[in-house]
Amino acid sequence: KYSREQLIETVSGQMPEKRWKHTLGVMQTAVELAEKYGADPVKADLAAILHDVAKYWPVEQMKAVIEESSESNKELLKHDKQLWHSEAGFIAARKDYGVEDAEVLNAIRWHTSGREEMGLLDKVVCLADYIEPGRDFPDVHKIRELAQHSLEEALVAGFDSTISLLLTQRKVIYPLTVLSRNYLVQQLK
Ligand code: DGI
Ligand code: FE
Ligand code: FE
Ligand code: FE
Repeated sequence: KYSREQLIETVSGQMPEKRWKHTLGVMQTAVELAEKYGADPVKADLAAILHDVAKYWPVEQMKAVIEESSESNKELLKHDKQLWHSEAGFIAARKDYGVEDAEVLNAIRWHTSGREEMGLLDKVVCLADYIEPGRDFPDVHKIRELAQHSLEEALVAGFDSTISLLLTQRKVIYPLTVLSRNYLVQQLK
């Protein structure tokens, strides 16, 4: 079993400096959001440390880990490779890092696409990933403001910005990304 310090050392060694800085930002923001919205800050911190652990793995390694796991979503392999690191990270968190907490595992697993009926910790980590201090994209200021009063409003704006960007790039939109956004919009009605 890894201590927090050992985890940080191992995870930071699997990514370039810049990505580790992003992870530190997600850790800070996820803890703040957890405290604000009543999630467990210790779980938020752990999920944030691990959320992008697989981001810089070779594509073949992500693919192999997803193919070999009995409970992974193989459908993902038909979609953009950008979507694979959260599933591979989820599997690694459990198998390699001994994370057993279902909320933490879910927050890692769903941090890119979201899912329908996102849990509180899923929302906290997904939103922290959008608005950590190092992030800079056109809508980030608006999303940071929304995050001050509503997790859900901010997340809708986050998914909207992702979907808009994907549309301008003529990328295939993963259906779950749309379902997550629609579910939140309906939740807010
Ligand atoms: O890993 P991060 O960069 O911190 O952020 P992330 O896990 O949210 O991943 C963002 C990437 O995932 C970005 O390149 C866009 C891509 N992405 C997210 N949703 C979709 C998607 N790509 C496609 N093709 N379809 C999606 O629905
Ligand atoms: Fe990610
Ligand atoms: Fe991230
Ligand atoms: Fe408001």
